[in-house]
Amino acid sequence: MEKIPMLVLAPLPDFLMAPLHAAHVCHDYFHAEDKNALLSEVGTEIRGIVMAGGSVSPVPLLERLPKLEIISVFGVGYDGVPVDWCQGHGIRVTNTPDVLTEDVADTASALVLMTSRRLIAANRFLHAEAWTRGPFPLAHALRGKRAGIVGLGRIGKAIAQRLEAHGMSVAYHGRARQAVAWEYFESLIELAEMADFLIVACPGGAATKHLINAAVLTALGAKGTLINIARGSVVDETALIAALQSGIIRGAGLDVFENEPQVPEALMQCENAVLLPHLGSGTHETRHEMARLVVENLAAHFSGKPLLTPVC
Ligand code: 8YV
Repeated sequence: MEKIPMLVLAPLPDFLMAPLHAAHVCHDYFHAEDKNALLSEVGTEIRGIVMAGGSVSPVPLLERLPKLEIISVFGVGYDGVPVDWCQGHGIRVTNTPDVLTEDVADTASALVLMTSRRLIAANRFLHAEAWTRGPFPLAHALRGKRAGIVGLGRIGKAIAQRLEAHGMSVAYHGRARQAVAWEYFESLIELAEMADFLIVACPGGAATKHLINAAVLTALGAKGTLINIARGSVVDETALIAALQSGIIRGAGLDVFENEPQVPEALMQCENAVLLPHLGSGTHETRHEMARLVVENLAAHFSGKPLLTPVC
């Protein structure tokens, strides 16, 4: 069978690239030194794109791929894909939902624990041999605390269940009230005023850009910690840095940033922030399942079968 020309827009793991190379001719756009030359050479032949959750496939790039049929995202978030444009041009989009829900929720839960119990600082304290001079300062308990979840999708719900197991109460904000027992806040500001932990779990993209702004952080206040496992774009990072520096909020636990993999120096200097390198879904088990979905969606498409996980 003739191999299908594909464009790869992100650095992807070997266990995904191996089956992709077996079935397709993969052109590495991400590492190409002269991206324009690569597009001039192979653009008119490309029939599929593979990209990651945090990467982008802008319209000017897609316009140079007249035979493009499918974009397969190695991730649940497809905010980097112009989905309306794709729909209008008959291009299918797929992602990898469900298989990463538990790991991302575990990461959010870990960030809540790390920030409340100051576990990273405690680890540094021990390594600095400070324990011999006295005990580590007391931290804050989770039981009885209130979590406000922004975006109660699959991941938001899995986070809620974990935090309830820690004895916390849960409320949420989103586009609409859902048929769940957790309290709904139509106002994000009111949710932030109530919350000890404001947890961002909504999709990225234009609709949620800088949803967490200076006003929301002020409402969260000195009792509050911001957790973000969604997309860096949802939080106004400049406002967040100011809020962390001046004690407007107590702390932050972040797995995602506005301009990954760049993290502002000022944010790295914040002692009250726990920062992770976008590893929410980063386990062997989950990333292999995500890779399987990418490969199976492409195979389904190119053999005329329905997609396993269609976005459109
Ligand atoms: C991955 C993600 O980090 O699922 C998403 O939307 O951002 C992550 O799971 C990413 O897609 C893998 O590179």
